[in-house]
Amino acid sequence: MYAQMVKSEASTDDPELLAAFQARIDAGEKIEPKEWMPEAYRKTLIRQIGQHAHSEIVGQLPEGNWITRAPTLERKAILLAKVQDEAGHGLYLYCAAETLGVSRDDLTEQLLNGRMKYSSIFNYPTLTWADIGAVGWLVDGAAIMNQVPLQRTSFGPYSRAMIRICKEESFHQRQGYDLMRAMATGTAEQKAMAQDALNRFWYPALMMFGPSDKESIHSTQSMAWRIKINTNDELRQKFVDQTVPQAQYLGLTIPDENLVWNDEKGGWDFSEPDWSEFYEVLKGNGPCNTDRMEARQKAWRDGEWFREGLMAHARKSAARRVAAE
Ligand code: BYC
Repeated sequence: MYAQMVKSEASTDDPELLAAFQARIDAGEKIEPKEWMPEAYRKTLIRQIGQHAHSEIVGQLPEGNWITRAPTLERKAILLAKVQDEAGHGLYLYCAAETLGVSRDDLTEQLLNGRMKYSSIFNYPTLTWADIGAVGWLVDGAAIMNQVPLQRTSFGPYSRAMIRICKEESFHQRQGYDLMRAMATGTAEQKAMAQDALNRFWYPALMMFGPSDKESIHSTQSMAWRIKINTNDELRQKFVDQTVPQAQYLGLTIPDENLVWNDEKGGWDFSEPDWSEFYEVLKGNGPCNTDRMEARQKAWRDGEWFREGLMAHARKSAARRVAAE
């Protein structure tokens, strides 16, 4: 694609080009697909946007699991709409990645052969209906915390995709919180389910922001390029500060004995997640990694006839157009 063609004409290490590029980033300009960019910038974006797209698609699985079992018609309609939104988010993001010269099929193959990741959070099961509330409240809450700043990311198509996605994510988080509120103010059994869901999703939600800043390999360069706007720890802290009062309002307890308000920093001190668990999940050893990958493998296989049909139709239409010229 264009960026690759340009690479053969001008070395990405060319200091003048790099300096001019960095000056544009520092001035807050958006980089558009056909403009020159360092090869490493392009690759970093493909990695992050591709993994983000895969997360949206795989993220449909834990919630889709509950569509048939939602307790009321209204809750079913809301959940169905939310899961469909996630599919749409995946598509916006695959399109944004495609502008960098990678095809959606390439990205999917990289997911299926384990070369690309998706968010660790989706390797945890949704065991009860309250988990659907916890996912909306905590998982979408963490996603928004990460994605609102990404609306200002330096790559134009990614930034524009994020603006649309964030509008929908905010509805997702509210529906999750509303579901948790209904459970937390319901019967004692329902409140216990809400607490149990919070207990199981709290630390996996904290892990969504990625490893601590000292372990994060990409943050420094990604922030210099404004691919990322905040560090992993900054966003994790903001998420905790936002979520603790929400839990208090629900009458639920965050499962962290070390949670204490720190006047000096104006935020909550909290326990780090178990990072060895995080790395195990990344290696494929989380509770649902195998199920999630099998579901995606099956979807890819089941869709083969349809993809072939679409391509055959496109070839015939193109041939007809040529014949008519
Ligand atoms: N899970 O150097 P680091 C959603 C990887 S929400 C898995 O800090 P980076 C949704 C990282 O990829 C979720 N892997 O990396 C919500 C890297 O490995 P590679 C999606 C993780 O990129 C509700 C290594 O660890 N959101 O979609 O600077 C319903 C070192 O990390 C995770 C996004 O993707 C993790 N949690 O920072 C439905 C937002 N954390 O790639 C759907 C965009 C880290 O070298 N992405 N790793 O093999 C980002 O903001 C950043 O990519 C991250 C990580 C903050 C996630």
